[in-house]
Amino acid sequence: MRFFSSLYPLAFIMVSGVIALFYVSHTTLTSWFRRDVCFSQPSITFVELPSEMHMSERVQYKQPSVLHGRSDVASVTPWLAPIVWKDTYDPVVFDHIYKNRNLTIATTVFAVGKYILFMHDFLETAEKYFMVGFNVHYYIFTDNPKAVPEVKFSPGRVKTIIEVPGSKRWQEISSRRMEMIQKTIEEHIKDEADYIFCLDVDTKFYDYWGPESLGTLVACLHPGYYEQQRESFPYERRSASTAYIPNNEGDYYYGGAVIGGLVGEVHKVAKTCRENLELDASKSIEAAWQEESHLNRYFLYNKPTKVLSPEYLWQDFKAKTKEIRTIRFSQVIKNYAEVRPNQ
Ligand code: UD2
Repeated sequence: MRFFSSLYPLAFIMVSGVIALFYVSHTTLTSWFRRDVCFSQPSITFVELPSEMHMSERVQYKQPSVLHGRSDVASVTPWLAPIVWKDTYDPVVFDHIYKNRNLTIATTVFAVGKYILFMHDFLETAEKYFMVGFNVHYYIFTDNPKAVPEVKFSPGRVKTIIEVPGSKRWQEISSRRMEMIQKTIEEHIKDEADYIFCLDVDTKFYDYWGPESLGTLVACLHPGYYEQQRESFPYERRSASTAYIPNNEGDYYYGGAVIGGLVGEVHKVAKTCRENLELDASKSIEAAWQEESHLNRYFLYNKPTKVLSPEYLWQDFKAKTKEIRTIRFSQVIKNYAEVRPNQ
């Protein structure tokens, strides 16, 4: 008995030693393991993009229907971009999504030579209907800055006049818009606006054109061709041109009078079309409808994320068709002998 009792302290020391050893090795291994986990775990960073469709406050509006909508027109493209027609969207929803963001919409418009005559009505009607309640920065390109009319602007709306050279050929003026839009985006607009629309000046606004038109890359259906087959679209058909589109290709025919989107996206459009116009010019090729042909080629391979219906680009001489529930923007009737005297 005495022999065994003399072994107690020894047993105690051995058991304590084993426990201490286990504890030390366990904590060391755990901390190594933890260190290892901390080291190898990838850090997750989310790119902060504001949700395009975020509503900043609660608001009452009509319940949307899943089963009923417009059935007389297509309101979505095969690549699932919306085609914007009246009664396919709720303006109350759009206003609440976009109004509190302090957005600036750059709006480029060219008035070279006699086209300065159209500037007054363009600006006056834009003030009444175009992006009402938003900051709008008009960039007016003209060879005659003194002739730009004084039109009273609402708060948050300003103009910058940019002097450009005149030209005898209207085709050249129309085409050179791409080059000047590219340059002005690089030098000014990229720091001064969020979205941009490039519009023709021989036009008037007749109804509201609001934030439902905003999107990453926005094209507009030409009013003359939206009911036609692709074979009869006036695309550039010569394969030597960089604007070439064969007969069995093409989605829609887009008008050159309305291009829009995020400033960076429209910069890509302008730069690509400018480069292709120059490449063609070096081979003495002028596409069928100048920059409009190049634009159509661009949009065939770089699909617009939003397509505006011909409500956003009508022609005054054209009778309203049944699917057009409103005309928002339209080309006025022009006296070609007066405005293009050298053609
Ligand atoms: C179509 C297009 C236009 C353009 C053109 C092809 C539509 C409704 N219109 O219209 O956007 O693609 O074909 O070149 O899609 N300009 C001047 N001074 C001139 C000539 C033109 O400032 O002497 C400017 C002006 O901003 C005008 C724009 O260029 O609005 C287009 O010229 P246009 O309206 O004469 O072209 P048009 O009617 O053939």
